[in-house]
Amino acid sequence: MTDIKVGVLMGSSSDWPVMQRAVEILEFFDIPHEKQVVSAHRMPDQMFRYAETAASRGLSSIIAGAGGAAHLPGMLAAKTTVPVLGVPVPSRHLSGLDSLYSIVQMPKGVPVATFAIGEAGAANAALFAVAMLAIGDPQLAEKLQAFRIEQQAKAQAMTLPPEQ
Ligand code: RP5
Repeated sequence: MTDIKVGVLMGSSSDWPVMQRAVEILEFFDIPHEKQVVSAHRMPDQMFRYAETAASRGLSSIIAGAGGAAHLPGMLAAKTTVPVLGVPVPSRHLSGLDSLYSIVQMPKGVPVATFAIGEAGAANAALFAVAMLAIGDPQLAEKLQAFRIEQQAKAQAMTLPPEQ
């Protein structure tokens, strides 16, 4: 067992600008995590090893981002019952709709929780991972609630330009 609670995986270093939003959230909430490039297509054996050892290493969830033929989240989920949170990364030619369809269309029996395309999805996947950890951690739950309250205050303070 390690003390790592959340794994943040991505299919390529080109996914990092999006996936770093997930890592930022985990850092904010002080969640022990790791980040790694694990490509479903370019390094399948390593991907399977990661999935196969996730539960015994004590991971609570895996956030997996991929673009295009985005098989990483689904194939991880095929090899572990640790919850997989999928983030569709915007692709060069189809803007990430292809990634979204790849990740969201899992067959019955092998779930992947699929989030929005891009940075919002990455951040929300991490917030979801935090929320799952907060179920058994009242202090973390309080911090998550404070985050929501702060977000509400920011929205309430938003102003628009005056009428011309
Ligand atoms: C996917 O292919 C990765 O997740 C990435 O989004 C996409 C393109 O990868 P690169 O060609 O930029 O390495 O596996």
